[in-house]
Amino acid sequence: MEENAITSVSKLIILKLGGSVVTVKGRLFTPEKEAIVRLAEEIAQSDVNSLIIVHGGGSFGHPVAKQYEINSGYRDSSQLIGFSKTHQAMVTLNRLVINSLIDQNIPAVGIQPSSCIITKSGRIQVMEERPLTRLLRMGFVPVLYGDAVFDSDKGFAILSGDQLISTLAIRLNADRIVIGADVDGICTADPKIDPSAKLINHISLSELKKLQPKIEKAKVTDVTGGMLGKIMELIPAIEQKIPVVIVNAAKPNNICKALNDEKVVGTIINKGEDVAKPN
Ligand code: IP8
Repeated sequence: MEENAITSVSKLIILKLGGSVVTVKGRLFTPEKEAIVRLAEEIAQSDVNSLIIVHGGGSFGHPVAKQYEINSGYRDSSQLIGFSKTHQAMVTLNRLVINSLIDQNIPAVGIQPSSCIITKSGRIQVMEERPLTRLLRMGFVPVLYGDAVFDSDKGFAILSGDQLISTLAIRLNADRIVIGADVDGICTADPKIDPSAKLINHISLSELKKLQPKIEKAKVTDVTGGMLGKIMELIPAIEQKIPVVIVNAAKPNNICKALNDEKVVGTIINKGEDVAKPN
């Protein structure tokens, strides 16, 4: 296609679909099929015109990565098959997500992070983003995922979808990040343990940092650090004034509303002044 047929990328939204939403977390290699289909419908119904989707690993990537200790780096050749299995599990999940998007007439194209990113001690060091930006400019919806990647210090590592969205948002100057989680947002305490926990509708970066010790620690199956790890990864993007909206993607219509920037139950995080208000 001619260069002049490519429109510019504006108002880019980066959407994370959490692994706990698109898979059944306690059941190995089990997709949450209804949620995947519903989310594709919500994305199709939204008004976004420039979108990157990144999904997490859930019961596809995490158990295998944990079994073979991929995130600890290369120790011996017995892990190689584990790297392959982890990556392949993510490719399988990615295919399911992309098929549902295509069924909704969304021109989704998968991009393998392991083929265009190298990390250094687990942090993104090299990223070839030209195919991605080209897809975006042409009106495609690139779909990436947390993946097993090559690492210049450790041999290999696990790159979380959250590190990926933060990096993409900064490099591509995104307008907003929308996180589709399996909880309503950030609470004053862990709602799974403390019934008095209240949802925070709006929080500034400095307040978020203060709340850090209270935010839920890594779940046992999550090699990339549970809710705390996810929030911490977003900080560099929030520092660049890219707002983050966390909503419960397991509840219908939240993703559509968040993509359209409509009022929705959830937590908005931005760099601004201290505003935390439990509802
Ligand atoms: O679920 C990790 O991505 P995340 C993916 O976004 C793998 O942390 C391969 C475990």
